[in-house]
Amino acid sequence: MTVYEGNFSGDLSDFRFAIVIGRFNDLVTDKLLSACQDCLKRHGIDIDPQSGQVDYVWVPGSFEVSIMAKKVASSGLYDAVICLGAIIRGDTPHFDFVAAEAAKGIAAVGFQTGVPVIFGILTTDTMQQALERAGIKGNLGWNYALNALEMASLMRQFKT
Ligand code: INI
Repeated sequence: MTVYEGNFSGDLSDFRFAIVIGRFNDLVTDKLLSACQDCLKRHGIDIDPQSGQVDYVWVPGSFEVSIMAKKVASSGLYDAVICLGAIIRGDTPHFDFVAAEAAKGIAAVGFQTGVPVIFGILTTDTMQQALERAGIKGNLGWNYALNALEMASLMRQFKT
């Protein structure tokens, strides 16, 4: 029997990533993106948008993340797509609709394209909770980048 696992080292120079980021609540999503970039960089990935291994796509909000994730994943150019967003509960049911569609849409992109799509959409009750997860008490952007590296590496092991 064989055990397959992604890893975070070795030659990652031909790996390509796309990061799709919701601009809504960019106080939070900017911080998620910074940690994501920091993690990729420390694993040897060139994060420069001009010359590097990472492309960045900004969309208005988390609701639009999945349609763009589908577009970039379908291009066949990327080993993984990282989706970043911050959905913060307000006084109306709007939160539930945006959160549900973002989660469903992003999951569907992975299934439909076979490209790992990382669900980096924070869903919190308050801005404080979101900021705690995007810098104040650690930053989940770092974890999302690690998840992308692991899945990208794992998927390569199944390519013939
Ligand atoms: N988009 C978010 O990313 N986070 C939110 O908290 C949010 N709220 O609460 O409204 C939000 N709404 C915008 C939505 O993603 C779309 O951009 C908009 O509805 C246009 O389609």
